[in-house]
Amino acid sequence: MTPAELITQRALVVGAGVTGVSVMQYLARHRIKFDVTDSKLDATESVQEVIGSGTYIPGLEQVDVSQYDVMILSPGIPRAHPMLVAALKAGVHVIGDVELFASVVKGEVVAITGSNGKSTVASMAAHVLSQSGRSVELCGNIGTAVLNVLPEASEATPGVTADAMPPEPIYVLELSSYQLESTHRLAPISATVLNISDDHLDRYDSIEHYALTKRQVFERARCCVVNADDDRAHPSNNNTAPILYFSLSDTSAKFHIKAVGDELALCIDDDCVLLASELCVPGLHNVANALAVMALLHPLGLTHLEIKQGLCSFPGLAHRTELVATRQGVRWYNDSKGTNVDACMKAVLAMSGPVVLIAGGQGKGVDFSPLHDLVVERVKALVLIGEDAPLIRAALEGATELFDASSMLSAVKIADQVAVAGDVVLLSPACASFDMFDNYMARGRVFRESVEQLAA
Ligand code: UMA
Repeated sequence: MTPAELITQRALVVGAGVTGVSVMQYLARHRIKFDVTDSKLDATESVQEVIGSGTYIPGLEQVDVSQYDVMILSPGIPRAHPMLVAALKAGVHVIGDVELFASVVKGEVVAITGSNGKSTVASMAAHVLSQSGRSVELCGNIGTAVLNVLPEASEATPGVTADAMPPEPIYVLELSSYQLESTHRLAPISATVLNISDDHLDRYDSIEHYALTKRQVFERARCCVVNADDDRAHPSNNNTAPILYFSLSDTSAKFHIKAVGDELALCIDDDCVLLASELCVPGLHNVANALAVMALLHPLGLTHLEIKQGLCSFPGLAHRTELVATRQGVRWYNDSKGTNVDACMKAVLAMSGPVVLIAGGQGKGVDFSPLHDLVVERVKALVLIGEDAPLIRAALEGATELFDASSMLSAVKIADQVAVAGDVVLLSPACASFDMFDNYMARGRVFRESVEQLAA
């Protein structure tokens, strides 16, 4: 919906977090009147600043749905909420911030979703583009709301023709399944579902429902970047956009790996563009991430040299298999962003040396037993934290030595006692953080600070 379409609508902003505030600012910029609701009882300062003549409705259940034509929904609020069920039944148009963005954006968009690796791939892609001299905006689920990066020119200034506007950057969007539920108009130059594994099963009734939501990213994509190694990450059969395959196992994929002497090379067709050992980020999963980036940027016409230089200089992300300390021969890694079982397994596999794993938090309804065999093989001790520690214990009893910790500091102290030189201590929780922390970043920070507090 464009601002011109919205101006005649009675609009409600649902949620007043990062997304909601960006939506309110966007509507205010276009002089579109709106109300706001949030389950927090008090309007935040930021709401008061932008709400103008609109009303703040404390509590979603207080909303009279008959008063609205359109609701702009924050991703963390499920459509299954009774107020939204009633609104949808009454024919209210429920959209998200990415849908608003899609209706006005003029620059090219690269769209990335998947259960794991999406922040890394989005950041890698943005890094390669900016290193090659292109103007780029990285936004979406990664933390910056999409509407906050739109230049004003994009927002259809009356009387200004498209030719008179400065060129827009390339937008690299990390998208969650939550955001994709309310997005239909986005037409990226390239899009991918990196992989699908169990996650968010507290919001979706099955993994298939979750995968289907993720695959909506392909709906209007002009090129689908497909992980040939994951059947659930493919577009539907009636999607006619060209496909670029990437694979760790199939050398007939356009973007693939092959052995060159003792090394592994990342190749585009017959051209080996770089060696895996030239990447700064560890593990085979990061090789797959780099192949995905190569494929996603292909339609934008970067040279192989630009791709190589960008990928080789990407330093990695905080909270993603991030080396935070080496103490008495023990390496300490922060993988707080490892919020599901698959991410945790990939982090363990990326480590060299026996692993003391710190895991636990909110499990989001998933099954932890897929960790069992890897824990037997690679994890010498497992320190459990958080609300779903008993579920992990039940799934992994007997697989390794198990410890319980009541705080991050006590988990770190236990890990310190168990680890010896040559071992790795890895925080990769396989769970969300919200039972103990504001978010995964806060959890990672507390882990790092706890390691720093250990006696030298
Ligand atoms: N709220 C309600 N009722 C509810 C739930 C929430 O009123 O039932 C209100 C809260 O009181 C709060 C607001 O909604 O005021 C929060 O909205 P939100 O949960 O949608 O969060 P935002 O602050 O808008 O941040 C969102 C994304 N959060 C979620 O999807 C949960 C951020 O992703 C994203 O960075 C941001 O938009 C900008 O695009 C975070 C995330 O955890 C990192 N994502 C999940 C993930 O990666 O697994 C999907």
